[in-house]
Amino acid sequence: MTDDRLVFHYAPQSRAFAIRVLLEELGVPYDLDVLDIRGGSHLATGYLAVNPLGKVPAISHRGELVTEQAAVALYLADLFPAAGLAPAFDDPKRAPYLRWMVFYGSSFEPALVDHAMQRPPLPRSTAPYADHASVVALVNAQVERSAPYWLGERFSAADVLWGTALAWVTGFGIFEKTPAVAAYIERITSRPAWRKAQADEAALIAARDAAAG
Ligand SMILES: N[C@@H](CCC(=O)N[C@@H](CS)C(=O)NCC(=O)O)C(=O)O
Repeated sequence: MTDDRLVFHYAPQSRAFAIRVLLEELGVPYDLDVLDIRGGSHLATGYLAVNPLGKVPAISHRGELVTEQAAVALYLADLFPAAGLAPAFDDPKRAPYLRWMVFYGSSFEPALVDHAMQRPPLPRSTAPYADHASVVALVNAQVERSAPYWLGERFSAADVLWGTALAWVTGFGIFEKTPAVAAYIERITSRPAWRKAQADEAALIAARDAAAG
């Protein structure tokens, strides 16, 4: 028999935050498994038996595991179609939706991290993302045409992923907060779901810190 409960493996101040926002946007019930990256509970045998890399976010559902932020977001948005956060299979917007969700983890993050770490650029033919400047230009062009949302008129899981990611990378100073980027971030982070996830995370951090003394 498979377990139908949705378990969200999460740690505060991590990439799991976008999934917390998405679950708020979806408004669905789930069990929260809080891991403490600082304290190392994500590397204890219990969680490693669930996810051998010890990373978050992850979802356990129906006896299977989903890892990778974008895959988790795609899975959840498809699992709850009534919320309308994923373009349907026959919707032309499904194409840019899949493109940008996967581009985030396979190209955008590696490009920004490699650049921030001052790693020597790979030859263009072997780099998974062409080059850093091209990735930055591509994302800025997409933000400019995100009117009001990443895919156009309709809010989707892509906005949760990209709005949260752009807030994070501009906060860390590894992506320029142009007026268009700032306006896009504001559109996404001012939504009730984002605010609720932020307040819940702040409460959790405060409780953790109080318990630590
Ligand atoms: N490729 C993964 C990366 C996940 C990841 O690196 N998560 C960090 C938190 S932001 C983590 O779990 N760090 C704990 C560790 O590596 O010890 C994804 O896209 O979800």
